[in-house]
Amino acid sequence: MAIDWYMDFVDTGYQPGKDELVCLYYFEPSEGIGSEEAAGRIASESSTGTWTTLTTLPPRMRDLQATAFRIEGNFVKIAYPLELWEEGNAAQLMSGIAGNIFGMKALSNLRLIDVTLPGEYIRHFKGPHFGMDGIRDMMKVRGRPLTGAVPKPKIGFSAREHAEVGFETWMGGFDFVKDDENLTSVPFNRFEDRVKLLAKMRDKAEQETGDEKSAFINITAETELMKKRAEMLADHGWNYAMIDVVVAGTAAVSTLRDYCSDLGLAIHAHRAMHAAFDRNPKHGITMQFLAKMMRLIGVAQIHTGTAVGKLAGTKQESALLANLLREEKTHASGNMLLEQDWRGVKSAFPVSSGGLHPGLVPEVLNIYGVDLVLLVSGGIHGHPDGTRAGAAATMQAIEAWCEGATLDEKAKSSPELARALEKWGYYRPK
Ligand code: CAP
Ligand code: MG
Repeated sequence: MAIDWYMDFVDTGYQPGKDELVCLYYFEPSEGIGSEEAAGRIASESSTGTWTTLTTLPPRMRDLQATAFRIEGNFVKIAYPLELWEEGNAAQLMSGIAGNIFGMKALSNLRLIDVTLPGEYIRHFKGPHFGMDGIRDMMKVRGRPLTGAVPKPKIGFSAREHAEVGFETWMGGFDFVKDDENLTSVPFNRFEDRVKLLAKMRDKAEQETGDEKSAFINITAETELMKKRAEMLADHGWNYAMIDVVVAGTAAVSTLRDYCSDLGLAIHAHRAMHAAFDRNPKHGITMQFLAKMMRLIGVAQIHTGTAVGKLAGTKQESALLANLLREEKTHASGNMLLEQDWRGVKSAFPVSSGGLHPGLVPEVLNIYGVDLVLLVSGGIHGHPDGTRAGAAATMQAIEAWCEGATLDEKAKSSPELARALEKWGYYRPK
């Protein structure tokens, strides 16, 4: 008598229907487990199956089973019937296609690479409230990346000091001041104080420059508290809230998406902790998948790497992520990305951050082009002449790229850029 029924979840002749979700996984079977059987186990545990055959299995339930339908080396595609998934519930989707399967003993490695979401699934999500165009209208910035910086040291300033560094950042030409991921409301820098003091400085910077100025202020906390913090942001004339989306979780981000939208706030998504599950190329969940879920839920922008800065990530990965966030239709790319038709879900900005300075700006823009939020933090506050000069140097580097000039050429007429290049040159942080 058969003990298990994993092979019931494999059919290499199967053609998924248009309304099915299709996932791409990388997998390595454990010793003694065949490739097809391993694929069947993934399909089984992520849909309806259990470890053994069942005495009672109403025939209609066969229709809810996932099917591993293409196995090529260590890659498998699995199709999931639409009915398995609750409308508009991102957390539930993750519990299936990104849940128990990572712990199966029969697999030595498993990585969820991407999912193609059918229109029928997507239509239950709202996606970003503004889209890139809406954000550009709001900030009145066209034809160049939006720019921002985190006061550094990343935590330690009082709210007043923080606001002063913010003012210098804005006066140097940047659009945004950003909180760091681990700054929320600490005893020496309370959220409420920061919101108020930064708002005063923002108004002053707007008056002096005539430009729109804004901030990504970190509301990350328990969900009800995040709502209160979002309200406070709106009350003080802010148009953004920042959330550490991985640590807060998809459910909380979903709640805040609607709440912020009603308040007219866009969401800046910081991805702190992503590398715990996306860095190992053989196991975990890719950044592509996380970015896709976040666009679906509706953040305005999410971090997508620099390739040349201080944190892990490749040019190819950054380019794929930009494509996935910005385009209406994403084309499949090898074993890294599946096709996706967004069916009118608005676009989201990629955010490039981490170890950048003016000398690296052209390389980042070569990857992303101008539809980008560019964050340069240490790389402005470490400028020999201070924060304002550092922001100005970064804006000059952006101008150079847009004009098709090299930084060395531009530096001849841009003293702040020249000073930045004296210090950092084209150095890539390790
Ligand atoms: C950048 C940053 C960001 C990282 C996050 C930091 O500061 O504020 O948190 O960029 O990484 O603390 O490192 P610097 P990612 O510009 O001073 O490096 O964007 O890859 O998620
Ligand atoms: Mg940070």
